[in-house]
Amino acid sequence: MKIKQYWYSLAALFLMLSACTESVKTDLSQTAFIPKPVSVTASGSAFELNGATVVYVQEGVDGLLSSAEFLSNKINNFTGSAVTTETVSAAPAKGIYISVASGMPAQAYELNIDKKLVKITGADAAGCFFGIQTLLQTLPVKSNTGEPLVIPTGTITDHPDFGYRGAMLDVARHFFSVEEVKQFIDFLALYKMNVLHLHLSDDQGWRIEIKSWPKLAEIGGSLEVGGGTGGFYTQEQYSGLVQYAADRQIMIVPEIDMPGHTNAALASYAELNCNGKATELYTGTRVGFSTLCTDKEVTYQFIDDVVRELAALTPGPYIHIGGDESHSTPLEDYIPFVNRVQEIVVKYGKKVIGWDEIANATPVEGATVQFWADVENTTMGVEKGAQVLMSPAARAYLDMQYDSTTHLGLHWAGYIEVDNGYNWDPASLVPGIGKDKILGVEAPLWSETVTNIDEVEYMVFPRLPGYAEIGWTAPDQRNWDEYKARLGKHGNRFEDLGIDYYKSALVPWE
Ligand code: TNX
Repeated sequence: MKIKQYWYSLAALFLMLSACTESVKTDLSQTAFIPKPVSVTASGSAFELNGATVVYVQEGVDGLLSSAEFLSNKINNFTGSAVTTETVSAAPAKGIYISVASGMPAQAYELNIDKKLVKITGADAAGCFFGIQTLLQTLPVKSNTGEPLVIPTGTITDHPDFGYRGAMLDVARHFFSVEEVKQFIDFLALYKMNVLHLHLSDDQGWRIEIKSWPKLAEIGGSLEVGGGTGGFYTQEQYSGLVQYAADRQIMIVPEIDMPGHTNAALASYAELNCNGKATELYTGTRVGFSTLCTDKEVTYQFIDDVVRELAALTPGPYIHIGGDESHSTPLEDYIPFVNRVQEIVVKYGKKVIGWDEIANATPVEGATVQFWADVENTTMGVEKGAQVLMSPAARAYLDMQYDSTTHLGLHWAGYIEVDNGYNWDPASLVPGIGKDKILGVEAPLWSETVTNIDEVEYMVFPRLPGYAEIGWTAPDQRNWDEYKARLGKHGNRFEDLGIDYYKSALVPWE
């Protein structure tokens, strides 16, 4: 009798335990997705992922195969197995199936997880890739633990609030290698961000090869802040980055900052200076002291060549012309300069983005002002017909310190703790600039104090997922208390990826 009781209670305990673990693994709604999807419905069972799983992809859709291969590679790295990718003309009965369908908003996807079949249906290739990222977040954090990979079943429907969700990396103040930029791209991809803005030139460095003006990279690219060795991307390397990003549904927006922030160019070519003398290379961190010579014709020939070469290398629709802090260019010179540069961008088939100061000129059709500091400029830009890209320094600058003890970064726009970075809504930040005027959201990382990828990681994580969610998830679906619990569950993911992140005391890390 005693022994029988013992066995009964043991069996009961076992059932309870397995029910517990089961309930975690089979309840899709318990997954800490970032960004938070539009809707998640759990159906209470599980799909088992193993070495025999095949990733099927609908034939004849541009960009789908590379996404399918991205997924297979991730699963293989994760499980140590050799999952394969196959192109098919109709949905299979089991496995993972990636396809597109009409009738969904741009970048939308639906993820249907069944016991036998996982279906990722996108509005387009981007939607499919974002669905893949959601699927990857259902997997356990630790790779190669030997445990079977079970994915809870259910349905997710999802689409982004803003089409443009980006981050900027300043590769001019400190240079970052191709490998480091690829790691940065990987970070963006994890959270469905789709734009990498590269700040390619500044006083301290010119970082892109321009074949018709070779000294820009050779001389202008040679140093960086602090006087160390700089660097530049050859055109082949830049194209490689464009492709690497495109395979992750990310477009690159290249920026050539002008007429200020141009000392590296002015040091490379004497004729770009009004006095005809090349400047010294500069490795400090002051701003506002340099300007191209706005009334020399050679300046516009130079810009024409740079924009022509850059436009040819950049499949995305935008060229960023900078335009910020041109304190050494009188406004009466700045305005015609910006207008002429915009025409050059248009001539090469691209759309203009510029920092909010360009609103002082006349924005061309389709131009975007990037709000970073000045509400008046931004409002003026909108009145003149431009769209707005939201990068408010006090909220979205990844180079701002978390608090006064942060060993990297600046604080001219304030300290940005993780809650402060998350808790704002792009469409109600500036009175009169509603959602219909806003292209999207971008978080810039300036690199005066940031010298390598580990330091980038520390400034970017854990704030980046918050900016990704601000861009993706509608404001009425977001609140800090609920978000911080989800973010806390991503700490292990950061660690598993080797990301050196700031362990904010405001977040309940698990
Ligand atoms: C302002 S933001 C700048 C940059 C600096 C940054 C540092 C902007 C358009 N200009 O030149 O790197 O502050 O936070």
